Amino acid sequence: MKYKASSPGIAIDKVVTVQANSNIALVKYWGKRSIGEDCSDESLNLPANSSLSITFGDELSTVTSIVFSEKLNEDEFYLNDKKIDLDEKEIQERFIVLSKLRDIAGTKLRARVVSRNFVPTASGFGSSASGMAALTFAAAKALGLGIETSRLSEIARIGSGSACRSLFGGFVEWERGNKPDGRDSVAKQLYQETYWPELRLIVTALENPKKSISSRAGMRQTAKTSRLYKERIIGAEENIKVLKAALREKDFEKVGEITMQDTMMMHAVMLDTRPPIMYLNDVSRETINTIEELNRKEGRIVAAYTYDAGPNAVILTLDNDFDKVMETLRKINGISKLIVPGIGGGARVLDESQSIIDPNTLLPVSGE
Ligand code: 2P0
Repeated sequence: MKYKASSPGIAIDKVVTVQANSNIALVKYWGKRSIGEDCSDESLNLPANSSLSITFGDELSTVTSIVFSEKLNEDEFYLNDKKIDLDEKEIQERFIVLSKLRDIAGTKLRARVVSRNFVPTASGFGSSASGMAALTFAAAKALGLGIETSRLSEIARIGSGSACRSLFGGFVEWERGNKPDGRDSVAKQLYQETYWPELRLIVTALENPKKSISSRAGMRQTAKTSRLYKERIIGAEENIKVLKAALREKDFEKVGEITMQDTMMMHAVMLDTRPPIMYLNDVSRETINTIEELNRKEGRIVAAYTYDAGPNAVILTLDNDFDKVMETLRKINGISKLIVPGIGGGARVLDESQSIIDPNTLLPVSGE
């Protein structure tokens, strides 16, 4: 079937390229609302609690080019030079984003989407966050939709919860909201990326970071089976309040304390899931012990760790202690690389020279 454009704002056969960065949550999202009072449809992907994150610099990001064309009979998606099957269930659930945006634009035009991840895929660092933020932002631009970013975050959220935070830079809160249709479950920027220049991030990339279960499947399992989960939801909301106050004061020790407590609380409910979900490995545990020991020796919080759905840590520290913390981390066996990303901005359009779709042939540009 041939599809035709119906809205004048749509850029037909014109490639739009965007970059969106991944993020690390200090207060984590782990669990969705199920149908009931505050959720009318599980596919809206509504979180059980609010979360708060820092957007990484471009070191951990996704670049996506998109083109809508009457020549396409179906959507196509290429990730890191590989064509991805859009019939696969988890991909299909995420690509609903494209259909939602098409509905808003009033078109049935099909799209070719080409993405490149600069995030170690499946290492626990949201390639889905940067990926879905990039797709949502790129598609909205190409469809000529002048939607404000917080509204757009409502759509990115459907593709991936953590993606709604990646539309913004700096320090971002994804408010849980209460409405069953999810209209108030949106992300907003608390502070820009330049807010706290002394704050540094270090990512520990491990030698063998394969993860066991996807976040999406893991969360569903936790909500179904964990008895600690209810407490976690309450605890996360409390942590958000304390963390926001600590960020306002730029109180590093308080930020560190809440960050470490929150990640451990999330991993505790993962362990309390049946069957248990274990993302941390021996190197992760050694890293935790090493940081705890460093903080104990110094008599203050010099560094704080946080872990997502994988064994790699993100370490927070301040400029003055950065060298000391790096030196300590270098001594840990099993960490293959320390990445030092900046704190970055939100999703943005790149110029034509960065396109990964050839503007003449409309075919993917190989990364080779
Ligand atoms: C977070 N994570 O707050 C938490 C911490 C992983 C651990 O958001 O099902 O890919 O697509 O909404 O956003 C990763 O899960 O899950 C995540 P879906 P998502 O960053």
